[in-house]
Amino acid sequence: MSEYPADTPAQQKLRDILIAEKQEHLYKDWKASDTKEQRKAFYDQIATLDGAYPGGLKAYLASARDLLAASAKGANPLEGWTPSVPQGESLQFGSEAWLQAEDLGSQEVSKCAFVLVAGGLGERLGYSRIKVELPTETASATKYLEYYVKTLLALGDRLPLAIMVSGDTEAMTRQLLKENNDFGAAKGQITLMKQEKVPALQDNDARIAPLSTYEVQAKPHGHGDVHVLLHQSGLVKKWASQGRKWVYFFQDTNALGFRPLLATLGVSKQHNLHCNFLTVPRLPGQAVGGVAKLTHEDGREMTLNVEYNQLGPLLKATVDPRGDVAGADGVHSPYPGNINQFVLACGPYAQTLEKTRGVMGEFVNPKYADSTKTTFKKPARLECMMQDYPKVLAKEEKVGFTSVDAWISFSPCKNATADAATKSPPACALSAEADQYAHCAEMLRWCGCAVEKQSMPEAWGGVAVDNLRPAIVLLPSFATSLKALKGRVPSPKFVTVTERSTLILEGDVTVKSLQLDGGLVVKCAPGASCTIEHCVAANAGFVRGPAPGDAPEATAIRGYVTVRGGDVPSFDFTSGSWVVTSEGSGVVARRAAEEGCAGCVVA
Ligand code: UGB
Repeated sequence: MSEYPADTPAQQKLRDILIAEKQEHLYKDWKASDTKEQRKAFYDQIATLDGAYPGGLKAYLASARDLLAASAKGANPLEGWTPSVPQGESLQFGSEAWLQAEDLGSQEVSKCAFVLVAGGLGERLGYSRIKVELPTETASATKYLEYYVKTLLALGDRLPLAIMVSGDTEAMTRQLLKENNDFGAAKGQITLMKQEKVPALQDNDARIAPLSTYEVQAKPHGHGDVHVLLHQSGLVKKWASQGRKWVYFFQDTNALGFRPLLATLGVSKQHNLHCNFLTVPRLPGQAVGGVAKLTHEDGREMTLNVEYNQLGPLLKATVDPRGDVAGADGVHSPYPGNINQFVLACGPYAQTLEKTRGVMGEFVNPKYADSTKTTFKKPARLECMMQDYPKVLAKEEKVGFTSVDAWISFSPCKNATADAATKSPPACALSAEADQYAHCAEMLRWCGCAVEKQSMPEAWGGVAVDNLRPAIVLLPSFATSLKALKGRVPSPKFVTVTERSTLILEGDVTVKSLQLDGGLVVKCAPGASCTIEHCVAANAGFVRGPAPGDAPEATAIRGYVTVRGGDVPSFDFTSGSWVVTSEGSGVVARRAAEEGCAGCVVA
């Protein structure tokens, strides 16, 4: 038997690659008595790793050796580059410029495709399952993926959605979609693309770390894989050939990310941007990258995200010895905060993918065991980031950003509650939920409705928020733009909502006059419509309380539950036109055509 056994020509080919790449150590514990099945399992994994990476294992290991050598030398990947604040569009929520950008975006959205990166598990969140199944808030319990799909359905007809999943998330994501009939998406509207892991490396020679005799250690390669998968699947090429003009990238737990979408698309169109980052004012030290214009000593220029761990050192080494500090306003970093949501121009993106095969620049971050930098505390792997896309663009390609306030665009659910208590912003389940309500409340205030504000902070699990009440949920089909929202509340001065209230609205609902002190739920499926008129609703509302000890994991990570009071009027119309109004001390629904009749449906 050969020292490096292989049972089939395909296995021999892989073996030859491993030997040529100096990976003999992987065979060290193999015995003559081992079975063909064991060898097959090993080579199957190697084949997957080899097949998934553009250029195969050979290319991966070559890149790893270069990057590990540079890292051991302490090379600075941004050596020679000086940052400055780039040109971009800053949109004030509800301003004339915002409304104009939304109008322009509304004309473009039917030509948009969407990409969700959802290959990561919620390790930082302390949740063992997929994050997209978590509720965006607990009043309506709309799941993240449901919210995203419903947004696409509200924005247009069969807008395509590609979801990047990984070995960790694929099966659960498929199951979630299946159990919920794709949340109403059309057949073929959603495509799943699976990212594979890359080998973990145990030393500077890029020797692959074994996991057991017949398995090697593999780790996620980062969200940058999305470009390779979009290339390999041919999706972007197909979208471009269908006349799609834009591709919007977004991440798994930021439900606010769609509120400024139309305005962001409008900015892309207006400035003819190849790449448009949606950004928020960034706090110094915040764990989001900063979008910067980098100018090299040799004259090269690029506008891109500088990741949060690199921004401080780069600033210190170049323009400000204090590093990552506040700018002129004394509060925010002058560099807009990257939230990993951006729009690419579909045609130019398709052309770039043809040239690059979607490969992003990689980096490695080994944790060295000592100052000799020869051994690692644990195996390291190469990583790549999706927002590094501008690095592969020529100088002439236009890269910009659209900056909007965080309350209307960015509140992800990433941190476990205990960790969140020490962070600002907390970016945990509670803060994401509160921000989800708060931006809807703020939008109604902008329309002119009298919506009370929370008077005292409310804390769960050590995290306190001051915008959890009132809980207002305006689902995407209620309104996707501010103009549409205004049409939904034609007489805002007749709409009042008290602090302790919960209001959930979905679909074709018009709120003409409402005094709410408690809870009200009105949902209209496609084909149904409803007007809320002369409606005074006062009831126990929704109440929050501590999660029981045996609560499922998704509830346990929040630490609280929300319970709807039995007397909360709740209407779920599936067809026809309805009026929801007061009758006696209650709230009833009547068929619009028969207004005044006694026949009514009460929840
Ligand atoms: N993801 C994948 O799909 N595959 C992977 O291999 C890894 C991740 P994280 P990160 O908005 O707060 C990013 O881990 O990488 C998906 C930006 O780099 O939540 O720490 C994953 O499922 C940073 O600049 O974020 O930081 C999730 O949907 C800033 O924008 C998404 O990728 C930061 O996000 C992001 O993964 C932020």
